Amino acid sequence: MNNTKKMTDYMAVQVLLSKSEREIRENLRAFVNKDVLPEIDGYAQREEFPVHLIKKMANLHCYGSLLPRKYGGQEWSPVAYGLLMYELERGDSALRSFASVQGSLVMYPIFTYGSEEQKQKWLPAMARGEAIGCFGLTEPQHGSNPAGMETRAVKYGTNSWRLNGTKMWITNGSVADVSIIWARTDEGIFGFLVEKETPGFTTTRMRNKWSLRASVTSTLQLQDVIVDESNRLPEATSLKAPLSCLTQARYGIAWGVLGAAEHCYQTALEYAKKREQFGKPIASYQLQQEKLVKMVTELTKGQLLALHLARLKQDGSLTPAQVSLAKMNNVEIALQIARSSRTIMGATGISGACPIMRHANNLESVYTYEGTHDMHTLIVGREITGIGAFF
Ligand code: TGC
Ligand code: FAD
Repeated sequence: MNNTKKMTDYMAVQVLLSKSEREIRENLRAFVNKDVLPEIDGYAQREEFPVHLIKKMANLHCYGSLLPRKYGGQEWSPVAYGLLMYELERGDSALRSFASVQGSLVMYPIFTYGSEEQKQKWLPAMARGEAIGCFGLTEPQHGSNPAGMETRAVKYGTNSWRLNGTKMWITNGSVADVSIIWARTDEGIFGFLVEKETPGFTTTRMRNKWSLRASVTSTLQLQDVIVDESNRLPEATSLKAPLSCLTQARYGIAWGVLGAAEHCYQTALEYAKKREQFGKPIASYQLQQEKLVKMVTELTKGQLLALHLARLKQDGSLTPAQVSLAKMNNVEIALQIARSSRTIMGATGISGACPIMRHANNLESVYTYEGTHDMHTLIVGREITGIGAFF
């Protein structure tokens, strides 16, 4: 039951895309149809990331495509990047997560806050999929409020730092060649590039998840880890640095979840037209049509919002609170579309042969990570009232 139809485009959003943006989307869609959809359920069931796709995704410019060419990027438009996220998440949120972390949460901070040496060392290799990164912000006791982080970095000798702490729920953690570790210092919150196999640094894969099963999620332990000053991001001096990375990743999520929603909607629509009960296709019943209409309406509104967000990003006026509103809205409607699609499919909707429960369960994580739905509500609330209601 792998739905491979054309993009659902009720309001002809695609006429607003450039030729190259359309080509990028079509190439990604063809890749997802051929290489992802036929096998992704098995990977999710086995809690395995499809490692063989890492290089193929690199060849399709899935990592850091917004960055300058001299660092391995493609200088893509924000629309093209959004379409990439859309098509990847139509396959599975695990693939979009992998690309989001690599591009927005690791390559972006190295590009924005790193030294020239760090950029040369990591960015081209990461763009080629030859080095993998992860982003360690969340801790066991500090999720929504990273300002409370307990991971500490203290000066060690003349030119090094000693790091201690624990990071939890880290995507790609145990497969990463480099982990960006955010830590409190006497001078503010700093970011450190901790390389795989640095003494005192250990990772443990978190198993037994009911969501994002095809994604690697890990705990990172730092016990007296010594990091050279040359591995500190020199331009990152406060919490604003990691929060700015989140804005990049949340932008991608606002697009990505629509791909998962579209896949659910198309699967349910096809099924409703074929499945007969009481002598007629279930699509002929008003109750089911209302569900399908609600889905395509919300999907279309989400696409228009994402496209407008991209235009704002392109002209440099996009604000973090606008990204919050879009992440909050589009994840919520994607989850509603997944749940509603599941009801149309009846019992078939719970089967692994049908992609809907996989998407719905993935979207439960997306609702929580990169700022929970509640946090984004509070961010938008603060923006419109001028009053922070976080505590
Ligand atoms: P606050 O006072 O609001 O801000 C401190 C400074 O940072 C600036 N800022 C931002 N800048 C860029 N982008 C953003 N999103 C920003 N948010 C804040 C802000 O302007 C300020 O700058 P300045 O110049 O005035 O100093 O800081 P706060 O501590 O009160 O933060 C509030 C809050 C709740 C909004 C923030 O802590 C938050 O966003 N919490 C949610 C945590 C979160 O989203 N964690 C995500 C971890 S990574 C992850 O989930 C990866 S999933 C990966 C995947 O698999 O796809
Ligand atoms: P909490 O912050 O404990 O929140 C619990 C509940 O309380 C939520 O409903 C929340 O909205 C609510 N709440 C909290 N504060 C308030 C308040 N002030 N007012 C009202 N309600 C409030 N993190 C990383 O750093 N890197 C990663 O790569 C990464 N990958 C992840 C992958 C997965 C699959 C998952 C599930 C998480 C990942 N995370 C990652 C962690 C993610 O960012 C956090 O889970 C998220 O920020 C929420 O933190 P928490 O789970 O500790 O929930």
